[in-house]
Amino acid sequence: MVETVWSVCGMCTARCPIRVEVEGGVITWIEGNPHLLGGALCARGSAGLALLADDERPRQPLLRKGGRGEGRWQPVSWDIALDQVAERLQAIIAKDGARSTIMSCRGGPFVDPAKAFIQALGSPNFTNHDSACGRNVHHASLSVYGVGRPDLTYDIKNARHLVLFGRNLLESMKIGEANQVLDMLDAGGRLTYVDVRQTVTGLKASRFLMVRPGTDYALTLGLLHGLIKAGAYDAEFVRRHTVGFDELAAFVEPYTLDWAAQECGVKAKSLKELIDELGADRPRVIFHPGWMLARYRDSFYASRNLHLLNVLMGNLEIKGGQIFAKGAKDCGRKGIRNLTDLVPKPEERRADGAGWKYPHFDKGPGIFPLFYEAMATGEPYPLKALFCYRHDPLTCFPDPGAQKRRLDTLELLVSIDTHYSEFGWYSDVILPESPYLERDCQVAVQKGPKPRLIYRQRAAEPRHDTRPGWWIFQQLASRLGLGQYFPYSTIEELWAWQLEPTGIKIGDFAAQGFVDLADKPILDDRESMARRLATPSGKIELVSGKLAAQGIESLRPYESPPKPPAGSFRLVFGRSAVNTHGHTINNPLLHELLPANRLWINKRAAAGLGVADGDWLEVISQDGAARGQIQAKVTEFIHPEAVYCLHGFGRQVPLQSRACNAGMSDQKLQTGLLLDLDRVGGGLCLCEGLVTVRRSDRNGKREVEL
Ligand SMILES: Nc1nc2c(c(=O)[nH]1)N[C@H]1C(S)=C(S)[C@@H](COP(=O)(O)OP(=O)(O)OC[C@H]3O[C@@H](n4cnc5c(=O)[nH]c(N)nc54)[C@H](O)[C@@H]3O)O[C@H]1N2
Ligand SMILES: Nc1nc2c(c(=O)[nH]1)N[C@H]1C(S)=C(S)[C@@H](COP(=O)(O)OP(=O)(O)OC[C@H]3O[C@@H](n4cnc5c(=O)[nH]c(N)nc54)[C@H](O)[C@@H]3O)O[C@H]1N2
Ligand code: SF4
Ligand SMILES: [Mo]
Repeated sequence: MVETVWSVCGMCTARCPIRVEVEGGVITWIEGNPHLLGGALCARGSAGLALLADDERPRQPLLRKGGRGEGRWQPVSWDIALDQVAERLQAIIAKDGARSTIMSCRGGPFVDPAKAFIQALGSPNFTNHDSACGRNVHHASLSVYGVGRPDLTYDIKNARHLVLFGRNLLESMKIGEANQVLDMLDAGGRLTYVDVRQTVTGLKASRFLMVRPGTDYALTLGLLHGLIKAGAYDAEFVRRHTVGFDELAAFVEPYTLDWAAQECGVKAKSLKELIDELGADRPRVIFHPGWMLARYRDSFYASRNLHLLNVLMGNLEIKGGQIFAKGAKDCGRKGIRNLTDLVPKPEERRADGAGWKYPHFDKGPGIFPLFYEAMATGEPYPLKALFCYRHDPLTCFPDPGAQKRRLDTLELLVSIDTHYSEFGWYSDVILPESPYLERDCQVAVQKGPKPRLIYRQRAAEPRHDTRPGWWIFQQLASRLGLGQYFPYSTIEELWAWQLEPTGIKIGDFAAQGFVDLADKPILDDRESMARRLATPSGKIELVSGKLAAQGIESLRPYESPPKPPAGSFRLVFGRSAVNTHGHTINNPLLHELLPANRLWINKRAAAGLGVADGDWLEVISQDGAARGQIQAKVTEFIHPEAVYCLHGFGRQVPLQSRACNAGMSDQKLQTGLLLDLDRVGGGLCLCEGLVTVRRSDRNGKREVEL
């Protein structure tokens, strides 16, 4: 008999809802939840089965035997591994206090047990990957609306015009969002796509602008100028709901469309046409403020301007515009219980300075790289232990060598991962979590215009001696005398405890795999929308009061990025539709689809270096300290100042036979960038590094035509 198991895909952080078919205890089929995604799933989602079958992952707890990174492991039972971690933690806490421990966790709806665990220890140092991802966008959103990135959603399907600045939505995707773009295009909507190279999203666009790398901020300044000069904005919305318009208008005065066109290397005529279209299409125009914008020194300001462009369109809380995410309260219902609510909030100051040294940073997850700063200096206090749960800092942050030097100052590194991460390989203990198809997860809220509760049900029994996260943290907490903060011993007990205030039962998820908290999307009217703005002025702040109080400008004068010297290029990166960062590179099916990355290089630039398509290249970091080997993809569809590769390749875990040394790692070439952090936006400046490129000795001799 075929059984349906409802779950949530775990192959990336988009967390698409899925329906899994199981026959006789064996998974036979995975598809997108038909009630929400019409069955659609991406290649990675389908490759979940290959993840289960793959034995090149940690199959039981492992304790390090040799030196860090040597790869000598002792397999042990869960009891031994958990006892060891608890004992070592106890000793560290006795000597240096709970504040010397850090928990980094990838974030998302299922973080509750990990966060509750570190808080229960008494440490304020909960963190995540986001300074290498969306921190700039999050802080930009906070500075304009007083609410962060997850609190705004985009009704793309009903938009008339979507403008994307390097948001490669059809490859770096969420299924639901990608489908919305296709629906919008089918309905005659326009898509403007801005990138330093052509992409699948760009191919679908009605306008593609190839810009000089690092000039997005200039383009947004020009567009603000153009819209204001043409009067092509919603003056009434701006008057009623914003502060700072006059200052904005005066600031953008010198940044004309012609200037922006020249700075970015695009045609002024295209920009003028764009302004006309925006004027005609508003308010149903969406400027996506970016997702991964840890790129350039001014990415925070570029994202902030994208928010301001939305405001000029008057697109808030309307069909085809930006819609505030709603939660249980907006539906007149009680929310679920979270473990974190049981635990007293640690009063200690964070070691990364978020919330005190940097009052403008959201102290929720703080800024991971600033812990590296603290490790190097011992200030504000010593750090001793790092847990990474669903996070691989050595793949996520620049310059793994520099990171390892700092990690060596710590006494305990614990990796809780489904795979051998690069960090796990360097750590002291690996606690293998069961892959998402082999584990249940607690109930979580998915906020949105129509909020819902989701959960993950296990579709198969674990093939190996692995365990789910909610169990691992509960077990560790019990060993440390903190069991009262984890009031369950089975997932059924945890579900029941979480759901109790809501009146919803776990059985209510059986029909569709989720429970809607509202019958239809909730749209506030314009006046009550203003309640949601959590800025000091209670209005949308074109010029931010909170930043001003810190002496930080909201509108920064533009600085043109220097042109790389001859033979040098800006190293930019991105994702492919068939991989998630570094952790799917060794997946047997996905490896077959994409065994290695290549370096995109502009045709003219390649000719100048004597490089032909497919040639092996040597890529050298800006300080000469790191080198990589990769094959060339010669194309005219990339700006001549940049070279581009997919992120995640060049892994170095020997037990991952397919991924080990396949392709080139971008983060290893990002030397000197680990603390190159925007202290206003909190994002790393990952694309501020240059590399030199030359033909590698690995190429055979070319025949010379006489
Ligand atoms: N140079 C460069 N750096 C980048 C990027 C880039 O493009 N280039 N991208 C940036 C971006 S946008 C991001 S979001 C970050 C991502 O950086 P990370 O958050 O570190 O990346 P992920 O690959 O999503 O996952 C991290 C770890 O989680 C593990 N994992 C996956 N599923 C599970 C699970 O179910 N349970 C457990 N316990 N572990 C699991 C994986 O095996 C992996 O080791 O990297 C950033 N850093
Ligand atoms: N398939 C797949 N989907 C994913 C992920 C994944 O790993 N795989 N990861 C998810 C995560 S965590 C994130 S954060 C998102 C990221 O989603 P995106 O931010 O859309 O992703 P990227 O592919 O990193 O970058 C998009 C583009 O930025 C371009 N770019 C570089 N420099 C510039 C510049 O100066 N200006 C402009 N305009 N463009 C520039 C690059 O060429 C690249 O094509 O994707 C999510 N979806
Ligand atoms: S986008 Fe693909 S990999 Fe990511 S959650 Fe959705 S189906 Fe899974
Ligand atoms: Mo990300």
